[in-house]
Parts: sequence; structure tokens; C-alpha cells
Amino acid sequence: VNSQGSPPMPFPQPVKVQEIRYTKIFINNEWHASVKGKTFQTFNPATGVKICDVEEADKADVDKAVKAARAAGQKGSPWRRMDVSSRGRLLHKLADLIERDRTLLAVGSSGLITSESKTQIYCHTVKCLGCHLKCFSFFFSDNTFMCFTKHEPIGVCGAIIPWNFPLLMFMWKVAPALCCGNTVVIKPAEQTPLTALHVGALIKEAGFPPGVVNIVPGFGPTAGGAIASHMGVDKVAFTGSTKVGQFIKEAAAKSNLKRVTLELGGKNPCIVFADSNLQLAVEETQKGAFFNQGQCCTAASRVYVEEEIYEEFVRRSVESAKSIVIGDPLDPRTVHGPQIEQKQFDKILELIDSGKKEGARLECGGAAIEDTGLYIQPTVFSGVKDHMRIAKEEIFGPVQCIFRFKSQQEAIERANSTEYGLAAAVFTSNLDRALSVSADLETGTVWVNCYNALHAQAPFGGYKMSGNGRELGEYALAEYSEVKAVTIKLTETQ
Ligand code: TXE
Repeated sequence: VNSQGSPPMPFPQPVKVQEIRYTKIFINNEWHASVKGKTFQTFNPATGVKICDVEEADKADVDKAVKAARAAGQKGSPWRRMDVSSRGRLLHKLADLIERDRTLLAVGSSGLITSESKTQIYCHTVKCLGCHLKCFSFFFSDNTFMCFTKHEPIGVCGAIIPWNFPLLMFMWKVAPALCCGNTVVIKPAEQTPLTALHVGALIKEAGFPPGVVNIVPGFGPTAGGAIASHMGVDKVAFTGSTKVGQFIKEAAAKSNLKRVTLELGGKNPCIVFADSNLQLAVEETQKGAFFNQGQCCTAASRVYVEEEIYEEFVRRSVESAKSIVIGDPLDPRTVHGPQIEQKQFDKILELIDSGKKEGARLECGGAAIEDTGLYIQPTVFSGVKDHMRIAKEEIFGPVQCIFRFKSQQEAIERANSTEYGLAAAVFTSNLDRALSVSADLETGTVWVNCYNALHAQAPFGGYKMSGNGRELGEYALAEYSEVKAVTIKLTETQ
């Protein structure tokens, strides 16, 4: 894999036993103990065994990190004086180092991602670092004025990320921030601090000046809250639950009105028409539902199937779900691993239970796999009705809900009847229909005859309560820069 996007190499075996080298707070390219002397534990979700203790950042550590980031981003600093192509070279160097260490990072990535997804994720992460180098500006002139725009860094960008894709989420925030010349204070999720800290070591090795990226492992209400309400942070980017997204926006408003981008939950509909390639639709919707054990904001959690093909679609989906290989996430044959933690595991089982009680038909799965920690069987419900909790709430687990529809209009209305608006998919062989349904869906992404087809160049984000702003590609650059219009009065007119 390289940052220019050449085809993926087969993913080698992850390194199962490795020494954990980076467990401290990363500020100014140095490793710090927490100011209060606190640590927290991190666990392997596949076994429940503790991996190590990590220094716990709190408000005082965030203050130190913000101070370092402000100093590194000051006018005249090495980072601010560095020209765009030199910044680009550093980003490419970092991409190379991530590629070099991908077998180590695969384990640090919470141990729950399977071999196929790893390959996709590393390609995508590396491309994120490669695709962001584009300058853009506007120029206008008439007889009296000349006007141009200049894109400047916003300043210190805070980032708060979740545990489901620890490396990818890190790069979705950090790559565009650095590309635009900002400095960063990032808090990884408390469940998955080790990936981010390893990348901290790579950032130093790549040659980024001290203070450009600072990493503060810790908990949400403390370290995360300190970033969101910090007067020295100029922007905050958040991925996580809608509820916490609301806190972040409130904290930003009540402090310094820092810029806010939010990537929140989803309840993503797929509409499968009778004229679609049925096998393709079964495979893609199911991959969408079960990818990363359903722990994706884009999880294909509502599948609306036209009534003529409904029974056959359910039959094939159940057959496919039953054939999923469950096992150790570090075994390359494994497709389905454990959920991340007890809290999520309990939430998923509770929602599965509500589906059974509310009268959805449990086709397969529906329970934990006994005596194996946090594993839940791939679960398929048919006969799901829109009022049921499994139809409305983000499950964030391996649960596919299949609904029946009669008309296109009805399917669109039902697909849109949610507070969320992140992603959707349409399966049909009729291009006109695909385009008109895409136009009617209230989501930031629509996939046609595919699912989870994310590209580093294409914008990603949500309508409605799935978030604000867009990540990736050129659209992300706009979220990480201030634009200044410079207007010059012309004294000599032509
Ligand atoms: O999310 P949280 P959790 C959804 C999914 C999941 C549910 C809860 O439905 O079941 O959210 O998961 C930090 N101020 N998603 O509890 O709490 C926290 O430390 C500042 C969807 O893991 O939102 C972590 O770094 N920060 C989602 C990050 O927010 C706070 C991915 C996410 O944690 C904070 C994850 C606070 N008060 C969960 N409280 C997606 N969009 O992909 C927590 N955090």
C-alpha cells in the first residue's frame, strides 16, 4: 500500500505477543506522567485480560498539551514557517511509518478487527495522509477592487475519538488538521489508547516539530470535557454518540464558540428493490450489518426489502449469517470477533431482547456465545416493524433488521423517518430509480449497489442528528481552515 493508492498488499499476520512501549501522555514529542499521578487499565476484549496501565490525562494535562500546541502553532514557529510541500513530505513519511508498523498497530487497534477489514483500514488510513495536499483560493478583480482569499490554519484543533476504529478515526482528524497547518490535541477513547500512543511515537520519528500533535489518553467527562470547553482550543472535532455530541457543542458554545464538527450515530437504511442483483444485495447489506461486529456508525441496521423478493432475501441472509466464521480476531480466518466492552455487550443483548419481546422474528443468532467473553452471535431479525426499538435505536452490535415494503415512496418515507441521517444504500438495476431514490434520501452518503464504500477523497458526514460538517477530501480541508478575504482598492483603473 502506498499513499498514492496502489493496490493493497496481503495483510501479514499481526504480531500477537509484543512489548507495549508507549503508555504515557504525549506532549511536545515527549512522554509525560499524568499531573495527578493517575493511571487506568486497558484490556484485550477477546480475552478480558489486562494489557497494561496507561497514564490518565485530566484537565491539568490537557492544559499542558494545549500550551504546547499553541506554542508550536505560533506565528514564526518552525511549523508555521514550514511550506506546504514540506508539510506534505512529513505526512507522507508518517504514512510510510504506519505502513511499516501495521502488524503492531493491528494488535493495538483494540484487537477486534478481522484480517479483511485490517487491509481496508490500513489502505484507507495511508490514503488519508496522502490525499489532502491541495491549495485552493478565490480571485476576483474589477476596475476598482482586487480580491483574493487566503486559507489559514484555525489554530489548536482538539479531537475526541471513539474506540471502534482507533487508527482510522485518529487520521480522519489529524491528517486534514496538519495538512492545513494546525496543531492538535487529541484524546483517544479510554478503551483503545495504545494505537494512538504508538502513532505518537511515529509522529516524532517522522520529524514533526514538538507540540504539533499532542495525545492525551483519558476519560470523556474529564479529559474530553476539558478539550471541549478549553479557551485555548480553537476547534473541536468529535466522533461518538449523539448524546455526547450535544455536550460537546454546548461546551464549545459556552466557552469560546470554538468551531465544531461532529460525526455521530446512524440508523442507516438500505432499500433493496426486486430488480436488484439479489445475491449482491444480500452480501453487501450483510457485510454492512456485521462489519466490525456491527460497531460502525455506518452499520446497515435497517434493510427494507421489496415484498416480491422478501422471503428469498431473508432465507439467503440467514444462510449467510450462519456461515460467518467466529473466533480469535488475530486469526486471519476470523470474520467475527468480540464486542469492545461489557457496557456495549449488555446494551446489544438488551436490544436483542427487546426485539424478541416486541414481536420481531428471530431468524438466527440472538444470544451471546457462552463462555467466550464478549462474543455475540451474528443475529438476523425479520418481520421488523418501524415502531420497535431495534428499528429506531442505534444497536452498535451484530444485528441485522429486515423490513418488508410495497412501494418506492413508502420505502423512502420509512427510510427517512429517523432523527439520524448518516448513510443509506439502494440496490436496483435501474439507474434512473437509483438516482431518484438517492436524491430523496436524507443522508450524507448514499451507496448504490454497494455498502461501506468509503473513499479518502469523498466527503463523509451526516444530515440531521448524525452530525455537523464533513470529513475527508477537500471538504475536510474547509473544516480545518479559516478563510480570509483580502480586498485591495485599485487606485489606477484601466
Ligand atoms: O460513546 P461516547 P460510547 C455510539 C454507539 C455506542 C454509543 C455509546 O451507539 O453504543 O455511542 O458508546 C468521549 N465530553 N457510538 O460510550 O461516550 C469518550 O471518552 C467529552 C457511535 O463509547 O460518545 C470517547 O473518546 N468527551 C460512534 C468518545 O467521547 C466525552 C462511535 C466516544 O464516547 C464525553 C462510538 C464528554 N462528556 C459510539 N463523554 C460513531 N459515530 O461511530 C464521552 N466522551
